[in-house]
This record gives sequence, structure tokens and C-alpha cells, in this order.
Amino acid sequence: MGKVIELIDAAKADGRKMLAVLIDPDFGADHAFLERTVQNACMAKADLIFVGGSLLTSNAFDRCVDLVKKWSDRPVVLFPGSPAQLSPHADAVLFLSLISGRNPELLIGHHVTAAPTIRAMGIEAIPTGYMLVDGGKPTTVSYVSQTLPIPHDKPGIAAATAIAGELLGLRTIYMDTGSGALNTVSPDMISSVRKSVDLPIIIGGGIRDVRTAQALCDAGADVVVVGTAFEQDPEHIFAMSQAVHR
Ligand code: 1GP
Repeated sequence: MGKVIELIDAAKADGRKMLAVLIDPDFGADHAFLERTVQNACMAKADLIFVGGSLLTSNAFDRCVDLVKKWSDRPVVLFPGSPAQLSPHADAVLFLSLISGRNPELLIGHHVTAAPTIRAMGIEAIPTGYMLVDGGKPTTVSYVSQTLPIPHDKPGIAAATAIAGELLGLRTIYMDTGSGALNTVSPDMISSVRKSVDLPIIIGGGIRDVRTAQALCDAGADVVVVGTAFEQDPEHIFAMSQAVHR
């Protein structure tokens, strides 16, 4: 398997949109459900499997990543909510800087804590500018990160933040309204960021239906991340994958 960032860059260059299935490690304790989700992601040819969460209430993380990797022929990418969410079984980790916020721990502190472990595990780190956007209600990520999201109707702030991320040498921008958000990032904001930076754009938070996913891709998203909707119905992965890949 090539480096994950190269797969994402190549898809973007070819105009191929990608679907990432987000697995909450707390679901890892339910092996039957986890296996079904991973199997569907593989059969539906989802492009990536993300594993992670802002707040874990079980200690099933490493076991979950191990099982996902065993059952999956898709690249497995960690989307860590804390430096504790690292596993040598993954192909890559989103090395997230929360650039929409002003919490120093999430701009550099956690990176220092995690860096030696990532190096020792030998997993690929993908420098990612993570931008939290207001999705209509407070989410776990806004509460846990103690940061203010970017107002949903301020595409200019999102664009300026993304440009700063690109100038800092980050490799991708992840705009997220948080898991279970009422609203997704707006197409307006995505297209404004799309015009401002050349980096692959990952979009997540509140994406439930195929038409929304397609609209976000049309606005400039390169990778669409869906978690909650697949937790509610893992069979939905098939239609979503078809829509994103249309
Ligand atoms: C959250 O982007 C992800 O960080 C996915 O959000 O669970 O709402 O799909 P959902």
C-alpha cells in the first residue's frame, strides 16, 4: 500500500472523490457490529477507514484498530482525540493541529507528547489542519477541546485559517462540525477554502444523506467523512459510497 497522503493527493489530482468511514473505538467492544461495518466499507469500496473519537469511554482502542486492520483491505487512518489514541496496527495517523482554536495543547502540546510514540511505531503521520466549524449545537469536540468553532457563515475566516495552514506546510485541511452536528460545513465555506488553498480538503460532521455528500463534493470537498449515520445503519455505506464516487 502506498503512503496514504499520496493516495489522497492522487485522487484529488484525478478528481476522484473519497469516502472515509469513521469508526468510534467505543463501538469496538461490539465485535459483530464492528465486523459488519468494516466488511461493508470494504465491499462498498469506501476509500479509507478512520478510527478515533474526541472522548473514549472504553479502553478498547488498540484492540479495535487491530481488528479493523485485520478485517479491512482499506487503509486504516487514526483520527485521534488524544495522544492516547495511537496504535501500531494503523497505516497512518492524522497529525492534527486544531488551527481554528487557540488552545496551545492542541496546537503543539499533544504533538510533543505523541511524536516519539508515532516515530517508534513507524506509522505515517499526515500533518492536518483541523478546523472546527459551528454546526448548530455544541459537540463533544468543541466541549473537550475548549475552543470556539468558526462561525458557520464566515467563509473568510475559514479561508484565512486554511491559507495559514498551507503556509505552515500542513498537507491537508479537515473542516468538521463535529460528530452528530445538526448542520454540515456549508458549501459556501468549502468553496471559499477550495479557492484559497490547493490542499486536499476533508469534510465531516452531520453528513447523513447522499445528496448532501454530493453537494459538499461539488463545492470542493475531496474526502467526505461519515460516522454517526453509519453507526445508525451500516448498510447506508453502499449508497453513500456510490454517491461520492459517482
Ligand atoms: C466527526 O467528522 C466526523 O469528527 C463525523 O461526524 O459522526 O456526524 O458523521 P458524524
